[in-house]
Amino acid sequence: MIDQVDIHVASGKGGNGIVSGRREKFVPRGGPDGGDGGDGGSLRITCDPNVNTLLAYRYKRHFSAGNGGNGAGALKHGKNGEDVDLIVPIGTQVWDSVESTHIADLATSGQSVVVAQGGKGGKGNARFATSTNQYPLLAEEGEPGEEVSLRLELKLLADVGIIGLPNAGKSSLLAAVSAARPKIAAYPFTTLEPVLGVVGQQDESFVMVDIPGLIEGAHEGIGLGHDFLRHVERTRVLIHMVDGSTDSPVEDYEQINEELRLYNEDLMSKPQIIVINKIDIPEVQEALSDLKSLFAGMGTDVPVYCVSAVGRLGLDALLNKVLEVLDETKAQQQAVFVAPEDAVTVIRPRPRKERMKVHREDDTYIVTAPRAARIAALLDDSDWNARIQFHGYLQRAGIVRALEEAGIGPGDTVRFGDTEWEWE
Ligand SMILES: Nc1nc2c(ncn2[C@@H]2O[C@H](COP(=O)(O)OP(=O)(O)OP(=O)(O)O)[C@@H](O)[C@H]2O)c(=O)[nH]1
Ligand SMILES: [Mg+2]
Repeated sequence: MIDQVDIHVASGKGGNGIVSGRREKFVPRGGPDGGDGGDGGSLRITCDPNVNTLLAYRYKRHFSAGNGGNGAGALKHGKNGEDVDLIVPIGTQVWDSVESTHIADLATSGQSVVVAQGGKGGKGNARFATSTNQYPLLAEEGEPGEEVSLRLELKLLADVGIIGLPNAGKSSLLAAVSAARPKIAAYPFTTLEPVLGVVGQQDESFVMVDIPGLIEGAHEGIGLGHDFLRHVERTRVLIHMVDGSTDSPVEDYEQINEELRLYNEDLMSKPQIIVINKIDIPEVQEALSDLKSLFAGMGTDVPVYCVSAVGRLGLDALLNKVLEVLDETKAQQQAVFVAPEDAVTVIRPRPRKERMKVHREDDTYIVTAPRAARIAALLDDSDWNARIQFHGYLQRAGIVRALEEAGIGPGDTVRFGDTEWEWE
């Protein structure tokens, strides 16, 4: 059972740097003073144990972080754009839905992944000053933000797991209290896959999972093995079901607990409720008070309930107890929820494509060089000095040479991003 949503996120664009300042020589406190643009806000996904579902993203699906502000004179830095945090439940997987790549598993409280990095603010002209160019007329446009389509997936954690030996009546219980229809039969290992059902009780609801029969050696992978113990790990409360009609219900109970302990000691700290099943059978009914005192005599304060899943006896009292224990444990477990073992965080770095490239289409030479394009976008091309400086920049960046090697001559057109120039 999977809760899944598709969303679109965009980080903020960086603000532009600006050209500002006096150009005359010998002016006190003159010189370039154009400030840098602010950085665009980033979009993060963060997990929080107080959130249980992805419902918040069913209706609103587009999210964007703030743009950075432009720089200003007197070296004023533009404001940084606001970051946005999308809060998701523990256990959420993040996928790039276009490339179908896995971005992250958010498994521990507070864990966070940046899914769209804000664009960096552009540099103001003050930053272009060098010993040979004290009056720079160049500034840089802010970097664009990123847009990403994501799929969020949450493998539902069941609130309550039903465990017990094969044939104890686990599936019968789930069928009796929910709309789920697991297969029920009088032989062991009827249930091979966990089955989930939603149980409504007292205006509240919780998810219950029927975990396939555990047997001796399960912790070593025998029988249905590890997978199922892992399902146990992802539940909050365990209903430990014992078949009251077997020769030794207490031993059955201890056997299952031993498997849990061998697999992972921590599982023993999960609250359990013992449920003695099949009390509709007269022999079970007769032995019931002895059986109850045997369980009570084990000295644990695990509550014991007696039911008949098939005869629908004692179920209401059991479900009320489940609600009570769930309420108690939710508060405690939120702080220390055990992350599933296999949920290692993978964070995919998004490479920024800054590599310079020149290619030719007819008489137009197209330069792929994001920084040059950002400077070109803000260039005052009516200013001869500014054009000379830009040419100087292209020379230092190796772009002039690349264009010449590609065969450019006077009169040809050069394109940087959205701007076109005639080569002189
Ligand atoms: N008399 C009686 N029989 C029951 C009761 N609950 C379950 N059974 C029977 O016990 C047998 C096993 O029941 P299931 O619910 O399939 O048991 P399970 O624990 O899910 O078994 P696996 O899936 O094999 O692990 C079936 O024949 C059920 O009809 C009950 O309350 N009383
Ligand atoms: Mg079953």
